Amino acid sequence: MTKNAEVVRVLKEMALLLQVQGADPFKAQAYQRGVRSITSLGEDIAAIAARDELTDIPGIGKGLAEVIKDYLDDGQVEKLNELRTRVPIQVMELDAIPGVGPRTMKLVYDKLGVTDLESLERAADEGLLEDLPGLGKKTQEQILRGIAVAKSGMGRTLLADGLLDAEAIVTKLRKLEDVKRIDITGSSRRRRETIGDIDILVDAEVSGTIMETFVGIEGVADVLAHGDTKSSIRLQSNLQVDLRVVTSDSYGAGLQYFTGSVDHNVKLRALAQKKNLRLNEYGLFKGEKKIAGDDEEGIYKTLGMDWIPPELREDQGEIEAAQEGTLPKLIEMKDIRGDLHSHTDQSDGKNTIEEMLDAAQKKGYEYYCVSDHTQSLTIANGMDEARLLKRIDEIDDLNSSGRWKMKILKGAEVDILKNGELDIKDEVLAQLDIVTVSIHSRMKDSKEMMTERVCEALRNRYAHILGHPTGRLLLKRPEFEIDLQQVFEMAVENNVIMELNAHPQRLDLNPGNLRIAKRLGLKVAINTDAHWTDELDHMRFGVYQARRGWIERDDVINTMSLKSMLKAIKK
Ligand code: DGT
Ligand code: CA
Ligand code: CA
Ligand code: ZN
Repeated sequence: MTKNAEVVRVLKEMALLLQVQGADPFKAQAYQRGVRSITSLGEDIAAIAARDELTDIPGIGKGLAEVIKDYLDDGQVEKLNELRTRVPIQVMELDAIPGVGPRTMKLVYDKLGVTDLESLERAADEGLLEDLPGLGKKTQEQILRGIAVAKSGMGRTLLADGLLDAEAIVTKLRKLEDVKRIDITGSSRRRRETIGDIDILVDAEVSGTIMETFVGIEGVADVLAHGDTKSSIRLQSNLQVDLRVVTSDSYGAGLQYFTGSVDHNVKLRALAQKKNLRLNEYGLFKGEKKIAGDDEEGIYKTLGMDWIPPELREDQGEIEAAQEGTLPKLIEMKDIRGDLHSHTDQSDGKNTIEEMLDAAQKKGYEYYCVSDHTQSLTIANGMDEARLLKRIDEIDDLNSSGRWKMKILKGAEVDILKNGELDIKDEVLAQLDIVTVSIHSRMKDSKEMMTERVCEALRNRYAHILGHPTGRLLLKRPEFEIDLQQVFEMAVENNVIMELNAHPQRLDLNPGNLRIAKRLGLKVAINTDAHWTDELDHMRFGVYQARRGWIERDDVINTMSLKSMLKAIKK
């Protein structure tokens, strides 16, 4: 139960407040240095403070040590409170908006009296930002999109981050004798991209030990509630976890109810009413008699439909399909036979090609494509033609070495230039097995420009896959503006595969776009885009996202045998 995250928040707010005040820049920099050093601290800062060794931490001087001690003492910092009264700006709230920093905060406060997200949004809506020095119409639009990102992400956590915590808790509780069944419910079970909190459901007759274990679990920052049927904790990551205990006869009903979504549940309950039944978290009732409730399948079956996979429960037509018996047979992890997008230390990856191949082999893949960045992405040390040709030879050698059973495919993640051209010559592209084309620059260009640029790239006869098609980073950066319908049509015409990038921060395409792509007959490649060995584990998040997009095995090229896959991408 470390205090590090809380201290980081305090120092960060102080740095921002100093900056918007226009204080001596060195002062703010000292706080920022403190933020960096405590973020990477391997020990609880409270323990270091107790030993009176705060100033031994690199980057922490006397001044900062005082502030930290003040905070650890009583959760209040006198200096921070002083700063807050001097500048009434909600700096942390505004800082969460992509594209807004202290300079913008100061400007809009001085000129327009903007103090928080709401007043900034109002000012931008009214067009008041475009006349401010150094802002302009384009920045105003970017800020509005940034506000949308901040709002949708407020208090939310990436699925991958939350799910790992949830799974650790479930693993621990499952070992308890009193636990008969246990499941993750809520948005984590539906595999939403981001989650508001974690919900867990347990089937047990007695709950005392279970609740004791739960509130005492490692990583708890706060116990918010500790009862017989429900307890809540807040983890150090700030994520809340709710645990509910129910008895066996209503476990299925509870699982169904707490999995949601609310929209799905509302429609299901209305349907039950039409059949003169009553559905709630305890069961499905006919009059006073419970006719289903101990398992989830029973609830759906009694309501006259097939069981619905949680990923589909968003009231997007799944209930109707379940009634008609036409639910898709969703893709599963075991269907995946390879990964077609990955990096090595040849560009901006952390591991050598051999290390990546060893890790991929452990996944049991039949094929694996190495696809480093190309030359115009200089910050990623992208390859020029000469380096790429060398890489091609190297992979030929690795394949004939016999050290890896899987087929190593020669690839590259080729940059799409401003005019839609690729930054590697056709003669070299022709020697690759798989060419993924991606946008990594000028993401703020107009919709028309972006659409034409991507379409032009897809016309290239060597472009096999369009990488992370919308460029979004969840909780960080909105999709770039692009007419996907037009892009999809161009892809159909040129047989280009759409990537579903499995990185937990990308999950790009989103479910709605996946369904459109599928309807148009496009195929999908679910790729990790791994930059080091651990990131190969991200495949499952891509599969979850595919399932949310109603994707079946045959829609995905990396479920095919090597031969069929290569045939499927052929122009
Ligand atoms: P989150 O936490 O914002 O990521 O989303 P959920 O879906 O996990 O929402 P949460 O934690 O508030 O509630 C968990 C589930 O409980 C939700 O998906 C459906 C069910 N539930 C909660 N409130 C209601 C409600 O008012 N009506 C119905 N029918 N179900 C509800
Ligand atoms: Ca939830
Ligand atoms: Ca909840
Ligand atoms: Zn990329």
